[in-house]
Amino acid sequence: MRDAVTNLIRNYDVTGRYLDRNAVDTLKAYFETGTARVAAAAVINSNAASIVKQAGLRLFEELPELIRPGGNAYTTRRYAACLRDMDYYLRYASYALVAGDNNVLDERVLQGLRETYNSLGVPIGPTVRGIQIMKEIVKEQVEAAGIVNSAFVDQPFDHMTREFSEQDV
Ligand SMILES: CCC1=C(C)/C(=C/C2=NC(=C\c3[nH]c(/C=C4\NC(=O)[C@H](C)[C@H]4CC)c(C)c3CCC(=O)O)/C(CCC(=O)O)=C2C)NC1=O
Repeated sequence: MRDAVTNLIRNYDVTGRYLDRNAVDTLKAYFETGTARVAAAAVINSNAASIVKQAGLRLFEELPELIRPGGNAYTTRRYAACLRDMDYYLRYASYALVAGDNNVLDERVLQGLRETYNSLGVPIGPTVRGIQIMKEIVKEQVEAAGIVNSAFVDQPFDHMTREFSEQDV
């Protein structure tokens, strides 16, 4: 598992370089957004249950076939599994936000997930939509908490979306 700082140091150490201008700029950008990253994680932490619940409701409102007979989230057990997965995505997104690096998502969440989903018939498109809905809700709440430039919030959610959409099995 890496964060923005350890990742950068690792890259420079591999080639035995001192931290040059580019490195310093990268580090500055990371530390300048540091307080906002921690604040965003705090917003997620104190609203996690309601974010997941709201996102689930919006998702099933948009795609009601998911919870109808034959849908992958039909039956209480699968409905709960779906919301649990959303909760995983949200929690790991909050870690990645603090780390300033998406590596934790690759290592702990995305590895092998597509294969698992395919074998269980969990549809990828709607999962991606669920992740995007959570991003929208988190951004609204982060902005409401007074964090002005919330663009960094997109990164982990967009990373998961991209990996889900692009990986070939
Ligand atoms: C922390 C990393 C981690 C992740 C990400 C994870 C995901 C994960 N989701 C699963 C199942 C599942 N995932 C879903 C999710 C959905 N179905 C839908 O229609 C929706 C689109 C979507 C919710 C948005 C469902 C319904 C199941 C149960 C499928 C089944 O058992 O038939 C399973 C199979 C085993 C189980 O049921 O627990 C895994 C491993 N597990 C992990 O340890």
